[in-house]
Amino acid sequence: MEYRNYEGRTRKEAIDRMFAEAIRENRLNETQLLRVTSKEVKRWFGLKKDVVWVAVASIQTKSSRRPVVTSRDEMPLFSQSSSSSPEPSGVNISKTPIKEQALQVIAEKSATVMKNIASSSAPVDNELVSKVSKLEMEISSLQNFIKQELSCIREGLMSHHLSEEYEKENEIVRDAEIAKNHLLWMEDFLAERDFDAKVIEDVLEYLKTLKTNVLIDKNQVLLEVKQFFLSRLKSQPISLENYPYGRNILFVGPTGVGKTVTLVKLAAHLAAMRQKKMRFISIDRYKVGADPQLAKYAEILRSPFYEIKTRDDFFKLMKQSGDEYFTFIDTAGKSPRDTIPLKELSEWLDQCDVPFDIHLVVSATTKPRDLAFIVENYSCLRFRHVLATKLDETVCYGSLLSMLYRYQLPLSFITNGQEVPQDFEIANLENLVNQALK
Ligand SMILES: Nc1nc2c(ncn2[C@@H]2O[C@H](COP(=O)(O)OP(=O)(O)OP(=O)(O)O)[C@@H](O)[C@H]2O)c(=O)[nH]1
Ligand SMILES: [Mg+2]
Repeated sequence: MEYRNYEGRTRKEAIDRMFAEAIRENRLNETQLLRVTSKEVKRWFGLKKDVVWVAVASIQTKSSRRPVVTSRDEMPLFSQSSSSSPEPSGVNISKTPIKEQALQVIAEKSATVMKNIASSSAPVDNELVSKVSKLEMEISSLQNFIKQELSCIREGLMSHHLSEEYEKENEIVRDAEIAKNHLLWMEDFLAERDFDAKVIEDVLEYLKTLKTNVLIDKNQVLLEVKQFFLSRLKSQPISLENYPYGRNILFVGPTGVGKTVTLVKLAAHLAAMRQKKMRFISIDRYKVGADPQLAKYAEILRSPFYEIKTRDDFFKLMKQSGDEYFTFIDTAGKSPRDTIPLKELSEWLDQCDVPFDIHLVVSATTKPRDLAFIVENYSCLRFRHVLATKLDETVCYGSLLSMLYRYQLPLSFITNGQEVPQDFEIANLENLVNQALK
């Protein structure tokens, strides 16, 4: 007995291959389908999983056929198949070749008898000869009948696979294919919206844990991704009426992202809500002369403005901070590569005996890798929140969301225009995720 495996992308394909080979090698009767199973095969470095169907067939080789029974009495016409030969579930076709063999043996025997009679010198018994001839004809027609039955059973087996159960399995394969395409679609969708590669990987891993009936629905996939972010992004409560993070608000971040303008926007909103006194401090040790922008805004808001160049001046000013003031501290934008000034500022803040509410200000137009670089470089300042500016200048918020997700940082405020103080809002993660996945 020989066993062969036939692989296919579907169950049908595997079985078809088995039959095709059996027909080609003219051994349909000797071939018997034992089972069809599926297995998962990983492709694309383990990113994608494919289903492969394997049909296992036994092939009765000539040498392995049952020993031919020599005595007519010992040869039952419809013998039971041996228990050692495995059978496919459902249709039992393993007995038929035995019947055929039995008939073959009888036919051979009767031919020998006829030959013996012919060669014998004994007087010919005509009655016996006609009986044997009749028997031969019956055997021959029985052989034909069995052959036809056998082929009917084979066809039945084929159509059985092609129908119901087989159709159901095809449906499963089809759904798996649709689900796989939706995963690929989502991968492209997120990449087009500037999501970080690592974050896309996490989203796909999550989607792969979902059931196929969810993944075959594109809208459902989108909802799942929204839910993925909403449940994993760090949120924090912020209210302008009762700002809970202290009165010494300090903005840090790369140059030109909108720190000064946004600080004034926040000051104006908090002042309107709380009716508290305000003062502005600009720490800029590198530019000659104070930031004229901030000085001008301080004047408009009728609040004191201080330009700080030395650590001692800063400490002295901060000692005067009382409950009656909101102190808004602006810092000079520095390239995130200038780590020494950042370290120096961090030492100033550590040595000062007052708590600071630090916002890292970033532009939503920044690429994912650059945002990661900024977060890592400014981490020495131990900022509490991220503030995102210039949302009006991009339609792809994937970069910003990826940063918030990867570093588990809460978003405090967003700005979406140059108008002071209008283009300023408390961050709303749900809106942001919806916009990002539009
Ligand atoms: N379109 C748009 N422009 C903005 C936004 N916020 C700030 N800006 C503009 O960005 C430019 C830089 O703003 P600044 O506040 O000077 O930026 P900065 O971070 O203080 O810059 P440095 O002090 O040089 O580090 C200005 O022209 C702002 O009007 C915004 O939300 N949308
Ligand atoms: Mg500035």
